[in-house]
Amino acid sequence: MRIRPSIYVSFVFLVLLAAGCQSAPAPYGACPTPAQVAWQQMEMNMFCHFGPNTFTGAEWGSGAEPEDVFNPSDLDCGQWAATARAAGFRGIIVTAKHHDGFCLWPSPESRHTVAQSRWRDGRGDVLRELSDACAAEGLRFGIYISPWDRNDPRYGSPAYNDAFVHTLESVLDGRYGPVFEQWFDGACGEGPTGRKQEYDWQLFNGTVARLQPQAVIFSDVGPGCRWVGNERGHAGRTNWSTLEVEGFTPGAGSPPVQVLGEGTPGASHWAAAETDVSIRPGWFWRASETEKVKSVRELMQIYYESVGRNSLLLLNVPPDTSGRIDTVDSLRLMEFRAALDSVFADDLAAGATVSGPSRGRGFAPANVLGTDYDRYWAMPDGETAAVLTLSLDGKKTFNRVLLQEYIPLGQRISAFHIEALTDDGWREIARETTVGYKRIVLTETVSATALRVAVDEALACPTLTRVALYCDSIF
Ligand code: FUL
Repeated sequence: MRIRPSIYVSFVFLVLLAAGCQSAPAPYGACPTPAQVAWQQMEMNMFCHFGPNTFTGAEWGSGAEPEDVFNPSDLDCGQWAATARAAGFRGIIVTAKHHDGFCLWPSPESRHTVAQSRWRDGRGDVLRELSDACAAEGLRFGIYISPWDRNDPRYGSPAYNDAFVHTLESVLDGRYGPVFEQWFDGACGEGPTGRKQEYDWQLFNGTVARLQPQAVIFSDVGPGCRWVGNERGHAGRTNWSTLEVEGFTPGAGSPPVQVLGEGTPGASHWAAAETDVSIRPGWFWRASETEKVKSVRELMQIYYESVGRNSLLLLNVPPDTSGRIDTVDSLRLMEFRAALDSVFADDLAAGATVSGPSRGRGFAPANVLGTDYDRYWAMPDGETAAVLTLSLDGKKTFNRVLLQEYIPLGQRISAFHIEALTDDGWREIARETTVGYKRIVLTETVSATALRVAVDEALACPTLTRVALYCDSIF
């Protein structure tokens, strides 16, 4: 017997109704692609600035450095990758070509590369060694290539844009495997002829998209992810992953830094913030800065103000002249990891019972407990405020409240507050704006038996996939 489609649909509807099941909320506004969601879930990546500047002490090389300046005595990309993995990074992005134009791989487009150097008799290739090392450690591999080139004589003429496409092709065509992020620096200074370049961003982005469609493209204004607007390690306390990009370009034409740090609510483009910051004062390794490697306290603050504010953290840990990560930096990273592990070891919300409204079965308040990102709480369409109450499993002492929205459906929450039931009754302990992929709210240390998470305003019915509580006695 053939069942008529309309009868079938009504039947399914009735069954769902009887079970109290609802469909998921419709996506709201600009939403991330699956590649952008996977990128944000990486949370922390390592940046490696490495090149002639490592050996000269310059921050911006002139492009006139002899190729032989680049001569690591004991390059060990396996050590970079092992260090990164042990520290909890999920990927490494390397400066394949910084502003001085020197290429860490034998680029056929340039005469200023490892192939012209004495290092490994001109047969070395840092990208080969690093991409292999990342694959061996289960890390993703990313590329920084500066469009600004102080060596290429074509820089400052239209021919350079085409040459730059060939440069990109010689890295992104798959010879180094998949690239998870292409990092485009917006800097645009003068080249060797004294001229500046007019970058063809559409051409550059199109080249990346053609060769590595899964790669998230970083620039001041995306399209994949955006610069956070400072190099000090903090995102805005309000931080939307949506950004108004119309009329803006990377570099001098980018939006004001405050907008980069906070995003634009309800904008039509998804470009989450990436916080790039160095573990040292400079981007490149210098012996004189080894005693200025950031402390665990500073790194924890950076973590809270980047990952904890809906941003990805890209922490620069520059290898030294031997071609290894300095012991001081790697030990500091291990201490940082140990601190994170101790703070986030015990979720004090575990064992709580959660009550509150929801859009029905499948989206229950209890879904905010546990780590399954795809199980989330959601409100009915059109309802933009709600209070979830967590009755804790006894009295708990905490000072960190971690919240996560289910971002595949868009970023929605624009105002929330948190109350704790202490011996003195209910007390407001935080009042904030956005949540996004991850928000870690720093509160006073409280001992409480229950918690209220009140979503006060949202752009559409809110979702939350996680509420967790921790106690940080380090920071
Ligand atoms: C900036 C560059 O000018 C710095 O040298 C560094 O590479 C930083 C990550 O981006 O725009």
